[in-house]
Amino acid sequence: TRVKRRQDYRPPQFLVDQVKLKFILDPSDTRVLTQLHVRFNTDAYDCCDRANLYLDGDRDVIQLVPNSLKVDGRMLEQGKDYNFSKAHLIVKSINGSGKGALVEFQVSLNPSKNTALMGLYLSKNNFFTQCEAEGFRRITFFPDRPDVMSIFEVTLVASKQDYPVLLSNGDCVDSGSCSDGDYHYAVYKDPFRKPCYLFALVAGKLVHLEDWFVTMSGRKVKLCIYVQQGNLPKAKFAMECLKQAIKWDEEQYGREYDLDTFNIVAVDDFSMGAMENKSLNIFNSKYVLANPETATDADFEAIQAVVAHEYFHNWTGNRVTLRDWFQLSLKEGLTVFREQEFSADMTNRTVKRISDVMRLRTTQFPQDAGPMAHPVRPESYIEINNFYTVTIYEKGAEVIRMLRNLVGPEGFRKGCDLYFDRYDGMAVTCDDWLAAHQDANPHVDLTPFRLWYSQAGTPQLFASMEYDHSQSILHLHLEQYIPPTPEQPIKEPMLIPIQMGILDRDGTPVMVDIGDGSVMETKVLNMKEAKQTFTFHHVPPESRLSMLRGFSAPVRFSWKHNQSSKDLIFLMAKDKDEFNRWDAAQTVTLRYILDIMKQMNGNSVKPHLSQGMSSLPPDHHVLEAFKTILLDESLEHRFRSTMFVLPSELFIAQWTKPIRPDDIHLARLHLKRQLATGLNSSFWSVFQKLEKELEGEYRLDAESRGKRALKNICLEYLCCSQDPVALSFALRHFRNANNMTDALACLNILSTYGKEEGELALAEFYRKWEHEYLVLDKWFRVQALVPNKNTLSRVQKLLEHKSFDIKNPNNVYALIGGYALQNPYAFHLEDGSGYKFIADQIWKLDNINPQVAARIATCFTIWRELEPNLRSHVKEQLNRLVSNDHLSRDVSEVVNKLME
Ligand code: B3K
Ligand code: ZN
Repeated sequence: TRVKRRQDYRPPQFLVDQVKLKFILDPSDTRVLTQLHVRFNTDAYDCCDRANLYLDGDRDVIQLVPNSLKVDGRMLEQGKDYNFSKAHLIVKSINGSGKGALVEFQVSLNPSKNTALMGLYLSKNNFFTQCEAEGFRRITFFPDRPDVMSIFEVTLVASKQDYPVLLSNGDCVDSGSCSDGDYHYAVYKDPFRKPCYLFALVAGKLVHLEDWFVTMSGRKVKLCIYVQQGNLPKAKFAMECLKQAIKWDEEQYGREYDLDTFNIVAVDDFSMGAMENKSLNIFNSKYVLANPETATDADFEAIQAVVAHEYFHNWTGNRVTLRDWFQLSLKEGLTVFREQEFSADMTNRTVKRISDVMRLRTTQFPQDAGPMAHPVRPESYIEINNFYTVTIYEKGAEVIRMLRNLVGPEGFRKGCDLYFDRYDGMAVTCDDWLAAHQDANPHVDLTPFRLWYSQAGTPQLFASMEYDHSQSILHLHLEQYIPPTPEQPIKEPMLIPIQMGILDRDGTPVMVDIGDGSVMETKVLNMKEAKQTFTFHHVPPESRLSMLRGFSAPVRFSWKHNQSSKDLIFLMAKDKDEFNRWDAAQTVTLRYILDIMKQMNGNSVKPHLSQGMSSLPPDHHVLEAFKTILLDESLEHRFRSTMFVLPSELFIAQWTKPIRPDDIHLARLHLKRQLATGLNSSFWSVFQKLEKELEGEYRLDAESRGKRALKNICLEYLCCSQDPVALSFALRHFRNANNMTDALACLNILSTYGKEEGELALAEFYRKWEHEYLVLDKWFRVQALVPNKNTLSRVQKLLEHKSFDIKNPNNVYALIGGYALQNPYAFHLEDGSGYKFIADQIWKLDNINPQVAARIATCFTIWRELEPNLRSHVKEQLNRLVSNDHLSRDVSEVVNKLME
């Protein structure tokens, strides 16, 4: 079977202490001279006379050069001394005493054919590598698993003219011209042992930005960011972020950088965000390059987050690495959490939390509720690349957050210190991580917490309360339910930390007293049982509870008997926890949308809804509540703008059954228009005021970013009813914009709500940015996101556009991904043509880049919940896909799981 299981883990039979690689780089025939110092793993296995050495190698991409394989200098003969299996080179009879042997061979590869962007590949004629998770086996034969850690020495040889820059991990210890004067070489040594997935090389025509950082122990580290000619000024912001991140990790975790150089290289063709290769991070250029003309405020924030994330991996991932890929969240969940806290410190804590929770609820909750659900530490996989999921990353980060809250910030720091101290240079597991925290915090029992690693599915919490007037006692009854997920039909109750507070009828905090001796404004209830009652003392009548503050656990919380909108409006206005003010607003609007949908079904109102629906009551109190927020100058702009982002269609879908994407879209739009009409003059006045304040030179500070966000969301509301005056105003605003944030916001608005205005703006935008690859990506995405039943034909046309390259993952994610993953109204077409189109694209992409194809295929995650007509159309396409015998492991795993 092709399924890999966590419980089948065995330590490696052979270790590789040292690797020497010499690359003679050539676009179509690169040679990799490989020397491995291997040693039988006597720590894990009994000594034996002779054992076979299995080296992973993807033989579709790498060829062993004939007569090049030697052991301890002796030439080996195929058949007799070595052999191949489908995915291995098997070297027979290596000494099993632990004495060690030198295995040498040469491999040839063709990077120009490597469209999968795994292993060694070309982008704009430069060489790059991507090895995580299992790309090193596409470069040479090697035990490609993270628990084999080696010292690497790498020599690069290449044409001086075509590849003036030669980079690999660690320090450059030698370089110069080759005897053939057209070639030059560079030798790199990385003093730290590392798994091969952290290996990297870069060669090509690049320029770099240079800076310095003096670490806490006084070492001077050279920081370089490599980009293509002409892009240097756009790397400045990333450099600032890098310095902030290094400093933050010293201050918050006491972790120092450990080499003399830290390099970041930007590349346009990259399957994901970035990669933390030791001292040579390789980045998707969209997470490096930015200036105010070409990048939005959101882009700047994403750059800050990704630069920090990859830097933080130096300790959480590289110095302490993974025993096996089932432990992936050990580095990813933890590093996401570290990045979240860093970004919170650098920007606005509440807003950062809100946007992380939005992402979790919009993308991870559906994953956890469907056929792709898996625990934070999966039990099995077919293709590990499919497991770089929002569950591993985002839910994994929530698990770390709960752990920190459980042991407290100091306890957490102690646990981390112990973890780094104990496991530095080792390949470890999630259990080791928990053991470090348990040992550092003996007073807390972490045993029940472990379930968060093994049990999949989003817990649902149901609450109800009873109030005893005579004694001023309030009983809070909680029930948890964890729905079944693949391979886990029955669940155990989990430890759910519920941070909460009580507000009296005026909104003044009530001291929370559950009779445990500690009385505080905010308290954490650690729920452990399936059903549990908490009793609060000295609670004044008509008090209200503010539950799950700061989203203290990744669960779906609801009251058994819905809170009244009065309660929610109260919390929206008065809660001391800003996150919960936002969440109350989300619940109010969510409820409203669900109500509208109920009426729609009742009246069988379908399209053209906004006219037909005007009979629905606009709740005066809700409007007032939103108006108060909009006009409340004591609140930060950014927070106010976030309050006006309605729950996403994907989030709303989770509360409906069966899912009718059109109804969701139309009901949401209806509410948006209600708000727009009700608050029209306030939106105008706030917009105009902010426009004035932002006049003059563009500024990137948090305050200005917040103002832009609020201004642009006002404009969106003003335009959402397609008022021609507002639209022509938006067009003018678009033309006058001196920064990408405003320009893109207007472009979005115009193409969504405008007609000719949208077409005009799109054409002008293209003309202006025709030569900016990253900006064109936005142009593709905007068009893919237009919520219109004609978007499919537009997307189909754009596939043929001269600026679109299906081999480029950013282009694919923008256009095809934007359409399939982020535009439900346009994707779910009654006749199933959206699904057919996407299935065709998956088929086509699978031959180019299976990882990207598999990611697009996740757009069908919720298919079983869809209303019957749509469901049958998806099924037809899934059947068509599985009937293809040549599907990659990546896509076939996803499609087969969807069909189960
Ligand atoms: N560790 C890489 C992800 C690699 C994905 C391989 N399919 C980026 C990151 O999480 O930092
Ligand atoms: Zn990561």
